[in-house]
Amino acid sequence: MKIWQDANLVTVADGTARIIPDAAIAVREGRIVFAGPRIDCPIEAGAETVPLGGRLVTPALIDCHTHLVHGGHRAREFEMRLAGASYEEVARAGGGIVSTVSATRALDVDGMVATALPRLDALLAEGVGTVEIKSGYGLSIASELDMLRAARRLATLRPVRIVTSYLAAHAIPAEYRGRGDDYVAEVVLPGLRQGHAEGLIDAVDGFCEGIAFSPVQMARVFDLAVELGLPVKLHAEQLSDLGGAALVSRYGGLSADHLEYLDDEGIAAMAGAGTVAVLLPGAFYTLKETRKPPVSALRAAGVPMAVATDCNPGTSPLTSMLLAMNMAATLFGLTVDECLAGATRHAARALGLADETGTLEAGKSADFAVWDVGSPAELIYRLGFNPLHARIARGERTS
Ligand code: DI6
Ligand code: FE
Repeated sequence: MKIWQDANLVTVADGTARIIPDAAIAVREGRIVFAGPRIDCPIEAGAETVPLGGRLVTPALIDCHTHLVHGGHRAREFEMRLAGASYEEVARAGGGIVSTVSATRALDVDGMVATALPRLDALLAEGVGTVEIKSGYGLSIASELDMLRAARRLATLRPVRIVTSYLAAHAIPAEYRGRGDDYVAEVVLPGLRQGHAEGLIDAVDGFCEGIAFSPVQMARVFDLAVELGLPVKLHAEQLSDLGGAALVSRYGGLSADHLEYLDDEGIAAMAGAGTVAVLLPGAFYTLKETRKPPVSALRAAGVPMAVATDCNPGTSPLTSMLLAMNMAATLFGLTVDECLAGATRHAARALGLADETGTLEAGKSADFAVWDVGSPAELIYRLGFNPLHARIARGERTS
């Protein structure tokens, strides 16, 4: 047994964070045996103790929505937009999502892993212990499954828990332009069966939007997910309101993500189904979106809110959970406690991992972050400063 002690332990029970001073975390074989006031900690003869010098300890952060595996970058597009080009003009010049699809298809699994690794390391350097990674830039069965193989490989190269989502229903590739139904039938559905058979898929995602897939098309994908016993989630109400949140809630979805255009019906459906609202302020910021997700109404309805980076080369080239939390506070009006809950407890729930990680409780994986700050607010209010002192993954210190 190892006991981490002299910690200021932050617990985030739903909306509110509480600090337990002079706390201890006892860990055996990677799992938490005890977390709470040191005087209550069970003592075991021969236990190793590690002093934390009164530092703040939170659960390891969880990035529950990323497109971390992808080829190339879109820096040129950034410059074009700075010069006033519209999204359409960028697309006509060969930019946009299509350019990322070409760059991703050009990579084999090794290439995908090599390019994703620095982004993963950036997340881990800020105390992240669990990362969700989506496919969605291959848009062929072979390349989509390679993206998921790359995600699985990343989990063997770093001490991190990686959860995959199959997002072949992200965009319609050029060869299927105007034939979305055929793409679903010939690529999305058979790829899902194959990826599931290979154990590559933890959840099924989609982009439900006018420029992507309709609710009817998404329902076909979700029906197969249910048949295979896989949980579902959805990019919903990012650019318009197609009722995606209500759709994914009908399937008992883990999460509905983005949600700038979410209406009351969608909120009620999410509250009823226990579907998590994943807020992605990096995309809101990059797109200079002005419509905000309905945070007050989500709060009033008791819908748990998570916060994630949406790390992707086009609309959210963000690899910082600290900045994502700061943006969720400043841009969306989340409280500090909500930001922290959104990056830990609720993010775990959005991944179906509520029993495994996201809080510091006996029985869960010993994933935590030790910070050189005095309070959660001090952690979240700075921009571009990383006060991580140590990151512990499954009971092992990794930085
Ligand atoms: N929503 C987004 O903002 C990204 N995907 C999605 O479903 C955009 C992806 C890209 O532009 O590369
Ligand atoms: Fe996304």
